[in-house]
Amino acid sequence: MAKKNQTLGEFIIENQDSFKYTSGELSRLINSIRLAAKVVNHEVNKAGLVDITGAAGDTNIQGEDQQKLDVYANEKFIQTLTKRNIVCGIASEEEDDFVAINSQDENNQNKYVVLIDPLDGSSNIDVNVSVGTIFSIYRRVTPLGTPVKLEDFLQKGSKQVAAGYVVYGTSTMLVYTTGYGVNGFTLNPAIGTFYLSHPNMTFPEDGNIYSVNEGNYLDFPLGIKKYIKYCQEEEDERPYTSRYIGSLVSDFHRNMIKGGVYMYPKGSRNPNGKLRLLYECNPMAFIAEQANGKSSDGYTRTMDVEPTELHQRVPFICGSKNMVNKVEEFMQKFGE
Ligand code: P6P
Repeated sequence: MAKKNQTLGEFIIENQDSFKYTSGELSRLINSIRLAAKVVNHEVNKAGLVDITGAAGDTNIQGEDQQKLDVYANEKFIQTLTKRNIVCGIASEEEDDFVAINSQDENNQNKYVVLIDPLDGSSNIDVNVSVGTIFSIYRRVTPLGTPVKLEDFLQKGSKQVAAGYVVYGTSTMLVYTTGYGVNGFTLNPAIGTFYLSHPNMTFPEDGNIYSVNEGNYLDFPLGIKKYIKYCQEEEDERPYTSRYIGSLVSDFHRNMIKGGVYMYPKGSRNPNGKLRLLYECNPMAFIAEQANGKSSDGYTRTMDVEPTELHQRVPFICGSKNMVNKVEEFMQKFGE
């Protein structure tokens, strides 16, 4: 049971037994993500000083090598998960191939793999717009103690055991699910502790916010064009408003709280859409469904898509259930 102002650590311990695979490993895994998030948060929050202390790729006044933040975030999450020896493999947007952890150790009984977008929306950092980390957790499907394989990562989203995101915004929040609802924790930076601030988060079934990059309008499938015009029509005085931050985690988080739908359709420049199935769409879809929302490509449930490659892209429509249903109605009526 979620109690407001509980710390993330207390919440994990208290709810560990409700998790059907309870062995403490998943708890330790969420805890290691918590630690990495705090380290990345510290760097993200001082990013604006990079130009003063040294441009990315240069050395700062302390003579340290200044790293691009997404490379930095990637290294911190991989380092933390490796050091704590909790997972057998990691896939990341920043890594061409998956990273096997302790694969030569036949005693390696670690049963989880993590897929991560270490710093989504990182191009927003230079203009001080919020960014996020997205993570997705599966149980491996190959035998324990053997080197992890690609098939351990190419699992349908419906097989996820946990998923979450960190949003580095006006405050830093960690929002995650293990299949028993969605809870949001806000970091108190003064003491470095996450507190339960948003228990049992749910998408309003309806909303009046649509989030899409309308600069690509001419490139959209007809169904999406028709939906956008539907939102803009005066009829019934529909109160829709367009809100698009250019950072998936931030748009998703606002839409989950206020009600809304996020769309990244396919187009000539992105024939399969832009967002990655395994470490962007599936984790956000898991959270959305656990929060009474919905996620699809306009035709197929996101978490039912059979993955074929690590960095595969899919069209992504996600948010308030009735709004996703309306987009699907237009997509299925007017098609491509
Ligand atoms: P565009 C960031 O690069 C990202 O992956 C999402 O966070 C964001 O919603 C989208 O791409 C923005 O893409 O093409 O609209 O700039």
